[in-house]
Amino acid sequence: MPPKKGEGPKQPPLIGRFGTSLKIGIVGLPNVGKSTFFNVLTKSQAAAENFPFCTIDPNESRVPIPDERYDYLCTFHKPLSKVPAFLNVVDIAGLVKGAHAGQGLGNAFLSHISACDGIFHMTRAFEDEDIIHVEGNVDPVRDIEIIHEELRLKDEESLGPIIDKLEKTAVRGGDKKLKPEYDIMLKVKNWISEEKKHVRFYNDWNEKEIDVLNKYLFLTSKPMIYLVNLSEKDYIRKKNKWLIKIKEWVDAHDPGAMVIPVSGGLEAKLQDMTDEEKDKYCEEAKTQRSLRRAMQLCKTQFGYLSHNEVWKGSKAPQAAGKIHTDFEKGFIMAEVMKFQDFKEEGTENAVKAAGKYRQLGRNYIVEDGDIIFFKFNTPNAPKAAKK
Ligand SMILES: Nc1nc2c(ncn2[C@@H]2O[C@H](COP(=O)(O)OP(=O)(O)OP(=O)(O)O)[C@@H](O)[C@H]2O)c(=O)[nH]1
Ligand SMILES: [Mg+2]
Repeated sequence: MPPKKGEGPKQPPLIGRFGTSLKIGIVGLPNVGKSTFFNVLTKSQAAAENFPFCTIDPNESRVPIPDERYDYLCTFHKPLSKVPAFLNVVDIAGLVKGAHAGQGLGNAFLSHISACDGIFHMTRAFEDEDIIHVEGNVDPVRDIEIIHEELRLKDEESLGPIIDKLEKTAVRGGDKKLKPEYDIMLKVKNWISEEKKHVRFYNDWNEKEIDVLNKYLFLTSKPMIYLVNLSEKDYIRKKNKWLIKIKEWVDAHDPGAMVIPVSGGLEAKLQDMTDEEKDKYCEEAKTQRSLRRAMQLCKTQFGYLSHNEVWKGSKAPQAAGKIHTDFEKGFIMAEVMKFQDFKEEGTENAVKAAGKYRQLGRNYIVEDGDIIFFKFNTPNAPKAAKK
């Protein structure tokens, strides 16, 4: 259920690292289907058994992100080397209430989530008396709140020493350069501890604040996609009593984040079939594989972070800087055409002739699907680079 274009609340700003490979952690209560999802997604064999804390050490695997636009451009340009976008998926141990204070498997989860750029938040909406639920009954909204609270409390805890250290240098030590950072951290503390919100839920971080937030990368600043694990039956009929409730909760608390129904049960069943058998099964059940759909949707939400061609939401010079710092330093302009226009017109010259090729300045904010020719000027460096 991605938000429709032009609708919904203002999206929070982007906070995070940028690169061509993105690390996404699967986070959730124990025994909700995280490893099952991980195994299907990455074609791995991690242990996925019916007992809480089956996963202790994180499992990690790399999966290419399917991208038709990228494939089209490779076919057209036939580049010597191809750098598709990858997702590094990490299957993380289950979190329970009190995890921030060492409950369950303790605090190791912190460094595992810290190392990720984004979070697949997996929640259980399937009923199955045989599968143990650590909270006793199925209630994914409650479970989402438990995980959110653990992440928030962990950030609150991390903030203490950060503020103490800054106070020592910036306030008592008189280091004027660090004073703005100290003030920003106080604002973050107020938001997390007083308002009891996640860093990412604040809509109005300015550029300076985002620079500082990017230095600390709090757990609650990481973008999240909500995966709702449904029974095969509910997944196929697209109905489950929790789906609307989860969507309403997410819209109210984490506006713009996606809620994606998946089915560990269905995927596990399909895993042992041949490709033809899988297609036949899905066709007969009138359904689409949940994972393929989850991957496609995740590209829209995390894609701006991961792809060489698309840095949706960054200003043009910063997007250029992701390719080479010289491109940012000596930025002159960005010549931009839309992927769709390129595909329709067939060549760059035809796009130009149709008046759909634009020259834009340093305040241009990169949009999804932009093909950009960065012009820059730096001594001892090539004159232009094409992306
Ligand atoms: N009925 C049903 N069972 C599922 C589904 N998805 C996963 N399971 C079962 O739930 C149990 C736990 O699955 P895992 O994938 O190990 O869960 P996990 O979230 O990784 O658990 P921890 O590693 O303990 O945190 C396994 O027995 C799975 O077969 C589902 O959609 N339906
Ligand atoms: Mg597991």
